[in-house]
Amino acid sequence: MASQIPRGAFIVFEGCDRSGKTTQAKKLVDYLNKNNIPSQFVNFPDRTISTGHIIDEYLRKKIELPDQAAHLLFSANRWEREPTLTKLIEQGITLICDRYSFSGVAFSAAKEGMDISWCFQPEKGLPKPDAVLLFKLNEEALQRRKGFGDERYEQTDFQRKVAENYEKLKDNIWIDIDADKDIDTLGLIVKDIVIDTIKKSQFNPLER
Ligand code: T5A
Ligand code: NA
Repeated sequence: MASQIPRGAFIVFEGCDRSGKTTQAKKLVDYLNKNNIPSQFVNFPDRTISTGHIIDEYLRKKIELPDQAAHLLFSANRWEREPTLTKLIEQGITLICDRYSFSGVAFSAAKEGMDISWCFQPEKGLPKPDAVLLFKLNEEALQRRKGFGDERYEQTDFQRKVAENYEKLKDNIWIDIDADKDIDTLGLIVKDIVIDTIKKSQFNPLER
């Protein structure tokens, strides 16, 4: 049998705004690389690529778009990066991905008249993560974090609907994370889950 090169794991962090995903994702990538586990931080929306420029204007409320058009742009943003992501995973690099398709669905479907199964259609065929870590923060703990900025979606009522939608998307690869902990304590919990996922997924084919 031909020897197999272990692939990288594809691990997604999801959760409501301000739950601490970016802080943990970046910290973890540093830790992994220092411990000779090649890894890279990726995030969606990626505001630096073509589709991301329009998304950035939309999030900063510089432009308005029909909800469907906005939704498809967020999805297109993932498809624009997909070839690079797949290549990195195949080369053995673990990706720690700050938001993914589930943000796309949970946020869009929180809007009036947006059907959750319609929202999921353009995500079909994208690489499936090996694990989704859902950062959960109750509203009281959320209030203690720094205030929301001026971007679209940064309101408590809307975030509550997003949290409800996440619950509908869960399957057996989702892991709840109680995010109401200090940065270092949370880091230890996240690190154990991620190392475990990397070991388990390295010889499994990447699913779509
Ligand atoms: N969106 C996204 C869609 O509608 N569709 C899509 O398809 C996608 C991909 C932009 C928006 O776009 C939406 C979702 C978003 O509304 P973004 O650019 O990723 O998404 O911005 P956000 O994810 O909103 O960034 P957040 O504000 O949510 O922050 P994080 O990453 O959850 O939290 P983080 O780490 O930046 O920390 C927030 C604050 O808390 C502190 C930090 O220092 C920071 O001040 N903090 C902690 N404080 C106490 N204890 C801890 N453990 C802490 N960890 C961090
Ligand atoms: Na973030």
